[in-house]
Amino acid sequence: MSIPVFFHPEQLTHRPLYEWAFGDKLNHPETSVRAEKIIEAVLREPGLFQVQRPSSSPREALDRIHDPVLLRLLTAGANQLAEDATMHPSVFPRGPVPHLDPDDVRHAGYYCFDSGTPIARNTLTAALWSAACAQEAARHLHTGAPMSYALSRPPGHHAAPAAFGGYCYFNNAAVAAHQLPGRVAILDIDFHHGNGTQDIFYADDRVLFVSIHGDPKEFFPFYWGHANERGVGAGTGFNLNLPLPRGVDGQAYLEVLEEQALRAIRAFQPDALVLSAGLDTFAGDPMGGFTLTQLDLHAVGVRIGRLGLPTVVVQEGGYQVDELGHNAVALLHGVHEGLVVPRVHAVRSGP
Ligand code: Q9C
Ligand code: ZN
Repeated sequence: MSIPVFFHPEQLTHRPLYEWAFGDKLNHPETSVRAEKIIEAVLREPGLFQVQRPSSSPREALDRIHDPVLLRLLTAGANQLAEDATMHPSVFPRGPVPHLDPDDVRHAGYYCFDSGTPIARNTLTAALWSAACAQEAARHLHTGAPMSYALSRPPGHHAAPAAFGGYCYFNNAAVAAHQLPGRVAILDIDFHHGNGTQDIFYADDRVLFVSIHGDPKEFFPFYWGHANERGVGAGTGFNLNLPLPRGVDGQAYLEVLEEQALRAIRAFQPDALVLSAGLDTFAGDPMGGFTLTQLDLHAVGVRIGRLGLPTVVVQEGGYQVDELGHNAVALLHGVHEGLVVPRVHAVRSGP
C-alpha cells in the first residue's frame, strides 16, 4: 500500500518575509522551504509515497466554511498588490465600523486576528492549492485507502470562519472534514491550539474536535484553547482541549494522547479521522515549548494509526526546517504502521 501525498508547486509562491511578534521584526517562520523539505524527504521513498497534484477547486467547500469576505479580501490582495509588496495588517477594529470594504486589501485587519499573517499577491493562489490538497486527500479515502497526506502549506488550523491569522488563511482541516461522510473526529497535534477549527465546529455534534497544545495562558493563540471550552448547543461535549505546560516530553505527551485524546475519539466512534499534523511539538522547534524527539513523533503516529480509522493527515505547523522533512516522514510512517501492520500479541504456544 502506498501513501498518496497531495502537493502543488504553486503553494511555494506564498513567501512571507517577516512578521511582527511582540515588537520584534522576525524572519517569517512559515517559509516555502518547509514544504520543500517535506517533499524532498517524501521523494526519497518512492516505494511508499506517491506525490500527486490536486486538480479540483476547493471554492465550494470554502464557501461553506468561511465568510465569503475572506476570499474577496485575498482576491483583492492578488489584484491590488505589486509583485514585491506585502500587506501586514496592523489595525484590527472590533465591532461595526462606519466604513468597511472587503475588496480593499488595506481593510485586511478587520478580517485578521494577529500581526504575523501578511498578504501578498500570491497568497490567494497558494492558500487555494493548500486547501485543494486537503480536499483531495480526504476524497481519496472514498477509494477505500486507509490513509492520505495533504502537504498543505500555508497551514490552516488558526483560520476561523471570518478571520485569518497564525500564518493560516483557509482552514484546510475543515475542508477535509467536509469531504468525509458520517461522524468525523479531528485530532489536532500542532503545538498551538487550533482555534479556527474549534470555532468552525463548536456547535457541531457530527465533528468531534480534540486538541493537545501548549497552554494558551502562555502560548499563541492566547484567547482560546482552555480546558473549559467544551462546545455549545448541540456541539456541547464535542470539543476537547488538552492544554499542557511548557517542557512536556514524549512520555508525558504520549500518555495524554492515549489516555485522554484517543480515548475520547474511540468513545465518539467516528467513521474517519482528520489529523491536523503540526510538527512544532519537536524539541528543536523555534515556536514550540515541548521536547518530543523524532522517535516520539513516530510513536505518536503509531498510536493514532491504531485507532484503525480512515485517516487524512493534513500538514499544519513545524518550523525546525532542518528536521522537518524527517519528522513529517517519521509521523507518517507511524500512522501507516499503526494502521496496517498487525499488532503482535504475546501468544503462548502449547507444550
Ligand atoms: N504575531 C502554526 O503553527 N506567532 N501557527 C505569532 C505574534 C504565531 C503558529 C506571534 C504562531 C502561529 C500553524
Ligand atoms: Zn503551530
